[in-house]
Amino acid sequence: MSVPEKKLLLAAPRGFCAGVDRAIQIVEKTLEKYGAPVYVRHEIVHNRYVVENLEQKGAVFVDELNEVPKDAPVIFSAHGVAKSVPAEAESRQMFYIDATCPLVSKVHREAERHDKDGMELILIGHKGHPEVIGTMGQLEEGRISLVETVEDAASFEPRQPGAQLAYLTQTTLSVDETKDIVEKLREKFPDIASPKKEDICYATTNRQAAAKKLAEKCDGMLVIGAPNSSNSMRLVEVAKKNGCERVSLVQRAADIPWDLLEGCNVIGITAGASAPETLVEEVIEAFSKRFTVSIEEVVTSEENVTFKLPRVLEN
Ligand code: 2E4
Ligand code: SF4
Repeated sequence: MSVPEKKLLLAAPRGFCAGVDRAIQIVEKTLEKYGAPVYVRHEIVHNRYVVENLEQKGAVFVDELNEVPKDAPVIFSAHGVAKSVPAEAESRQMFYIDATCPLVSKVHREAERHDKDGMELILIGHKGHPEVIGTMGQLEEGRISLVETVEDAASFEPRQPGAQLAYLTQTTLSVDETKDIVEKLREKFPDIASPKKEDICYATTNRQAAAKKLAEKCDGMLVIGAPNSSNSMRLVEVAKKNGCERVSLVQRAADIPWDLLEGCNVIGITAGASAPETLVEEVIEAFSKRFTVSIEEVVTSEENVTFKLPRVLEN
């Protein structure tokens, strides 16, 4: 019997962004320089495979600083932290290294600048996400209002009527949905100040554009990523909204929903910014075991962004 054929289309860019690459390197280099154990507050990036790999090398993941012994180094995750976190580390005389993505830190500084200028701030983002907690926590409680939806934008009222408003966003939002929210805010508050350069980062924007293109060409799509990964979840939504009905988030090959993909001949594969290429390879391998596969890459943009490591880890 002949083996059925499947065409796999791989999105490019996909997977690791510069901020994730840097954050993982920070943990690895800290382990090399200071020895295990090295503590990490929160998953360094939202991916079990990455976390477990670092655990094997001696990283210990914790939720809060009080779980860290006083003399061990502690790393803050790529998503950023509220000001209270480094403040607590300092007051306890802990040695910490901040792996916050520089593009998240940029949003933190924007928040501070607007606040100093006396503006009232709106953050567009998802409640409870660590990046949102970190960005809101750059200022005193209550200084930043969270807007999650177009409806929230429509009903938003400034704390001080007539205040000069500015908005910021989480870095991993849906480009299209955020546009709608911003439009609603502008309709209500024509003078609202926007970020000088978009807060939704280059990696989020490029991965969504690639997923859109892929969705037009595929009858099924897999997004490799974790359910708590905001940018990965947005890729699933983008694919569904742009013409691909059968889309699934998979953490790794074992999760591939073969039933859902039954009858699909062209299958798109992409990966969130926190998903390593090994997992893409693992998924391709699983297809190769069942089908005769042909693989094609659909390139929508090239990336060449890199970020420097913190000075303490530079060679
Ligand atoms: C920091 C900022 O934010 P998200 O849930 O998408 O995080 P994840 O760890 O999946 O991706 C890396 C990252 C980290 C993205 N933006
Ligand atoms: Fe930084 Fe963007 Fe990557 Fe988040 S997705 S870590 S903001 S480069």
